[in-house]
Amino acid sequence: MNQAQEKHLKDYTKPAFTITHVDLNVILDGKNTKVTAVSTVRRNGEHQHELVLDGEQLSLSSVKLNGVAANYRQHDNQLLINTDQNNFELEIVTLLDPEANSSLEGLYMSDGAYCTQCEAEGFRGITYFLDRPDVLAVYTVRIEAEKQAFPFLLSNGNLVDKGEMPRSGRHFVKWHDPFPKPSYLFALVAGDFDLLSDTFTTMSDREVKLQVFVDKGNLHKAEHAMASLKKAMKWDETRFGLEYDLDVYMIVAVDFFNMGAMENKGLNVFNTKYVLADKASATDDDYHGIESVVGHEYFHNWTGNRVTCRDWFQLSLKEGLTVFRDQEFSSDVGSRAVNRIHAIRVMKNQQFAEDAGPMSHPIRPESVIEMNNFYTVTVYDKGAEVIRMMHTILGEDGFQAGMKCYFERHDGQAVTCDDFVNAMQDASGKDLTLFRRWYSQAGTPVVTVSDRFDADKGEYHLTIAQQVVSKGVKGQVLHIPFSIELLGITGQSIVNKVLDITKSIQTFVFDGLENAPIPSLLQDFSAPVKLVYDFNIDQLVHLMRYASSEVARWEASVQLVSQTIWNNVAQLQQQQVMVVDSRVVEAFRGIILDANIDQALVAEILSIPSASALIEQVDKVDLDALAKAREFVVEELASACEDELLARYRELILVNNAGARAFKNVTLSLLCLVTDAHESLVQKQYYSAKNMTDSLGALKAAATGQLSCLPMLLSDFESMWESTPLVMDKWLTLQALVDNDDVIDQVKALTKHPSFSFSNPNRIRSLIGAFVAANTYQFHRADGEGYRYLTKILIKLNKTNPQVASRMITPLIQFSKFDQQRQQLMKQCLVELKSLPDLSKDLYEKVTKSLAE
Ligand code: B3K
Ligand code: ZN
Repeated sequence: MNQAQEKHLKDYTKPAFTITHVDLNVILDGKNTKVTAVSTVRRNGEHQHELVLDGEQLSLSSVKLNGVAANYRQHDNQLLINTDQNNFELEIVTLLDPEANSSLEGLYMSDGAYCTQCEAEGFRGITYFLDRPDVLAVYTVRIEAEKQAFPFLLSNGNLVDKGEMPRSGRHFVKWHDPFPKPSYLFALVAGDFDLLSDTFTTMSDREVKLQVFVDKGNLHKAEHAMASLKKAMKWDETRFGLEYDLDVYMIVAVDFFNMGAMENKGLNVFNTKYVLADKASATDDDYHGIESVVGHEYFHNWTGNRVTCRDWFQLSLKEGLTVFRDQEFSSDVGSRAVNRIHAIRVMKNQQFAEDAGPMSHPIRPESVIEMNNFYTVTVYDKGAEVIRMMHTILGEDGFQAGMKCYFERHDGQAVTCDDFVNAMQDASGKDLTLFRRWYSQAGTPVVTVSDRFDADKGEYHLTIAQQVVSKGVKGQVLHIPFSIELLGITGQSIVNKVLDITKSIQTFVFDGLENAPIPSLLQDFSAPVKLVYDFNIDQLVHLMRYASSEVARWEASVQLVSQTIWNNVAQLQQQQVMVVDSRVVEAFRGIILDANIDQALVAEILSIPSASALIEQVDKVDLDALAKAREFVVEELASACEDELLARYRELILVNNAGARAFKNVTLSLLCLVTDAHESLVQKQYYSAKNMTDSLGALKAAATGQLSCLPMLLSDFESMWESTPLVMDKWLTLQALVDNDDVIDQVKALTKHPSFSFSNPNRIRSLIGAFVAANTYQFHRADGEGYRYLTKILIKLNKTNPQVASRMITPLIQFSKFDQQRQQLMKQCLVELKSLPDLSKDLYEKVTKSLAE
């Protein structure tokens, strides 16, 4: 069966043929869209193999080799051509129907515009091709379409020709991209847009035209994306010495898109969510997200496009590196600590969960059934952590020398993760032999730390042991950069350094000490590992107050509140009363009152770990006890600090910046958990809000406290924003996250709301995606209703959009931490999915891997 075809990294072979040039002629004509691809093909080496091209969902019209009908056959989504020519021209004509393409991969329609998505293997939905990243060709693309409906016809590279066809009301353009590229970077867009134009002068004084295309009427919402693009271009020149290479850089925002954005050469296609913003409709987080995604796609121009991947197993070569670069960009232009905290949260809450579940894989996977399933937090975010560790080990100068060497060696090539590490090693002279294992080893390493203080000698002994077990198999020793700070009893910093851990167990001795120091361990999450160390309350309170690193102070607060919650889970299980230690309360009070801490950081500290974050800290969870204990601890902290919170809230409403807004809004939510006496503050904030962050902050507080004003505010919000889909997405999410027993019925009802649509991924993710991934208690209801609802939705999406379905299944396959009854219910749903006659490769891979656990 087609579904079960698993590909292995170890089976990689060079392509038997290559394509050096492609001339595409795309006649856009609804259901009768016609693509003519003329490729210059060359045999690689001496062999008699057939030329094998990939193609999916295509209707083949003709195949000519050097102008003569070719000798070909078709088999299993492949076109096989038999020839003894070594160099030839191949002309293939295919017919397609973009309107019928609901998978949003290949060529499809987004709200009246034609657009493409080719990564990973979408180009084969446009024409038969060597659709693999190590075949690099120069593209010339002619696009023809009706002029009135599609005034803009865009593709990669530079515009070289255009013309009118007045009698038919059609027109055409021709684009040429001088940079050889793999098919996954091809793009085409045709539609009617508003256009924001600007220019950027590069470091070598070349003027580049910048264009952002948005839906009609949204021009004013494109400015932040444009400003972000210019910032990113400048930053890449300053920090990495990398300059843009074409005459034009285009961004097109489309409504129907499976993910955030796509880095096609010179023509990025973006989800509107990561382009459109104005103060009234977008939150501070949205602004930040746009800056980061615009940066990410721009940075791919060098890390991904100029140097690309040899095969899809190497995806982290471009994604891990580009995430690292976008994280550094956000940190250099914004708050380094807050950006780091967000990245750590993704790792601990999502990546650790992936690594503990059935889809666990190394950052360079070894086998894949459906490539789209491997655009994961492991490949992206753990991949970025691996790059960050190299940066820590080599230092900025060593790392930049490595980058320079990488580009000198590989510009214009399709290469491997090993090539990247070789460049880093050769340029810096650091031995990365042991370090490379991070690429091939799955699972989260556990680093266990124990310490002792020898008062007579004034010596502090720190013993660090590492172990990684993945799917029952013990892994190899890794090179772990382990950052520590030792604090004195009055808070002074005694030692602050990175230890190189290269053995399974190592002891470090620090001398000349009068007292036992308080250790800050794995500072700033210097490696993607789980830390085990038995911190006591006093140590954590000390770290919260004195650690030099702001991230370490936040980490200590997370640890402190998490320990408090788990202690209460244990109390409940032993039928004891729940308690919160007064030192914990005082530590939080101190943070609320401390005028010297960055307000955005206070907001992070006051954001108590979510249920899903807490679940990631343990091997097995008693969900019902966790729900009660978490609620108790949050309410205790909030009510003990009610006066201070209220006083800070009143100060913060007078301040107008993102950090203050974040602090203010988390404060309001905490106050609403204590008592609904603060309802008037919520209403006042909602009705006087001058930006979306504050409106949404008020709504969230009302939803968290389940205040009686919630329905009224929601309905006001709805009437205000009903014609702005991206804002209605926030409205859908808010309701999907209410922790109340009727929420599933509410979600079902909302799928009938005019703002919702099963064909648009943003709508699906905002309502159903948010419910399953973030309404932990209700999705995991003991009666299994949450699981059954998700299963019904997946059955529906399996047919229309398998990629979106496959992303949403995650909470259903990560069942190992739940009780037997819940596991049973989840597995029943997976069995039902497995029996579907037309199960997509995407879901098939995840369902079978889960049931094999
Ligand atoms: N490279 C794309 C992701 C493509 C996902 C294909 N299913 C966006 C990015 O990482 O920049
Ligand atoms: Zn990327």
